Amino acid sequence: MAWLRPRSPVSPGASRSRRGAGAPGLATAVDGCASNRACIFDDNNFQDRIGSRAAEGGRVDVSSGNNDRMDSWKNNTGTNAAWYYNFVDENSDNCRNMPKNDSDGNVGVFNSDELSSWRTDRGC
Ligand SMILES: [Ca+2]
Ligand SMILES: [Ca+2]
Repeated sequence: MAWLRPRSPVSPGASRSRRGAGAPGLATAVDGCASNRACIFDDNNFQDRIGSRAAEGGRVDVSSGNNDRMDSWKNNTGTNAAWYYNFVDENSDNCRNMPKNDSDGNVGVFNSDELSSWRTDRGC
């Protein structure tokens, strides 16, 4: 090479912030769940996200560190989703629906800290 052209850096933050400031009624930005994702959270009210998936994904296990931790969920996709109490044998496991474009900020005492696997391609 006779010469090397310096690489131009990618301009930072080109499209980082999409949500305009001061939009009353849109209080979902802080949970980090994108508009085309289904998300699960360790705590109530969409705090401490432990999973984020696109629609049309089959059942997968969460990591051992995220097992039995989910307390709230949000399905921003246009596809129904579901979560299971256990890792295996989905036909006999407890299954809970996460309907499309829906959310639950507090899954309730009996479902709290139970999720072990989930899917984003259909409901129960
Ligand atoms: Ca939890
Ligand atoms: Ca479980």
